[in-house]
Amino acid sequence: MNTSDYRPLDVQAIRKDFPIFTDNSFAFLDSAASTQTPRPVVEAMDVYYDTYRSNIHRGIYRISEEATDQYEKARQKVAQLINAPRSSQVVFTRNTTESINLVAYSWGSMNIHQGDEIILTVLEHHSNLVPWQMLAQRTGATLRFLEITDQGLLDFTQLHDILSEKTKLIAITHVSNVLGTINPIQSVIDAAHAAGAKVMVDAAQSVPHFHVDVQQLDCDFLAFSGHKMCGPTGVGVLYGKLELLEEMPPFLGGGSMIRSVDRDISTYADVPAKFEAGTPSIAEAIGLGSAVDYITQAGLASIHVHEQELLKYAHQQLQDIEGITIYGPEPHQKAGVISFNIEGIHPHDVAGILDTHDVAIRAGHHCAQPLMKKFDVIATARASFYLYNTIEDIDRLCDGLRKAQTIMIRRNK
Ligand code: C6P
Repeated sequence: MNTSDYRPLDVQAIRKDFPIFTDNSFAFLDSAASTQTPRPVVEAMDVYYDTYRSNIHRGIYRISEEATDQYEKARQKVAQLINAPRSSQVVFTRNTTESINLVAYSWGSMNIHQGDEIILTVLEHHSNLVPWQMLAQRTGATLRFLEITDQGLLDFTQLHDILSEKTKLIAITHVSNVLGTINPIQSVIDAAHAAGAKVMVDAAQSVPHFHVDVQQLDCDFLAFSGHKMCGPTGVGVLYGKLELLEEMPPFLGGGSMIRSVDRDISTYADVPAKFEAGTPSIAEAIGLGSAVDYITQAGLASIHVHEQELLKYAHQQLQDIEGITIYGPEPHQKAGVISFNIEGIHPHDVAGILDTHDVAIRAGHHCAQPLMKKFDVIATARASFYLYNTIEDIDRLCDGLRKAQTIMIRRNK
């Protein structure tokens, strides 16, 4: 883990940037679903709307040039964040889901054929599963799955059994949104490349939480969402190796992605414009650029260490609650997510009662139904942390859980 920018987080100062935390009694523990937005990000978008709102890459006037400039600066900031060699390798999409679909349609239609194999893991979010199922159904390819251990760690030894010359792609999440497991993606990428396969990394739960370096990883594609890293909704990122992006056909056709258009045929723009058809999410991309500044200033190593401290504390405290089952590995093997169930209480009831105590967590299958089946549960409760969370939030969670137990015992009598 790169710790070069580590310094302790001033969490109280950070919380002041988030108006939702003005009332200190709200414990927001659902950042894995979507984070809160700090003022500088909202202000960056306000400035766009108030002073230079216009379309990009077409207006021959000052405010349109300013909008184009800010949109492209945001792309550069994202490229720097993940250490992409060129900003043109950063494609703005709507979210992780769209980024993965783009690769499944565009790269998949050229490179996946009958009899080919795509390796996934049982940890995948539906966004990194359903697009590959659809591709396999279209092409006659086969999906293979890497299993996990009872602790929720990837069973890496299996990879060598299922990896073969038929494998064309491994699509794998960097961090599980349910268990928090940090997968050994460097080893997966090295093994895939040795077998001639490409790797798509779902980084929705990693890029917001620690340093991710696409050149060091040497991944072929990587996807993440702005709204999980203090940015606005409606903007996501696809990173790809330049030679792959250049040879891929467009995903969507329309304005902005063409070089020239005739009645029967068109030629396409260079990357990234080839993949950004129509008017993009301009304000949101500018907001994402500001979010990158925000989390970079806090320091990604600092965010990771802070989340580790919260995780360790949460594990200790939750383990003391009677009838609790915690899913997934030990804190040092995961990012800021903790999934659990309490005997005799449906996770939806847990979340509902916690809500009445101003504690927001997520309950459900977390868009990871194959993983739920693996653990033989239909749902879990999940608390997830980010740079603005405190030890007090976890205490409030544990108090709320004890109250939930009391309420449910009374109701069931
Ligand atoms: N996980 C969660 O509560 P979108 O919706 O496209 O921004 O992100 C999809 C996605 C893809 N991969 C992983 C690992 C994810 O965690 C998510 C989103 C949210 O866990 C919403 S289900």
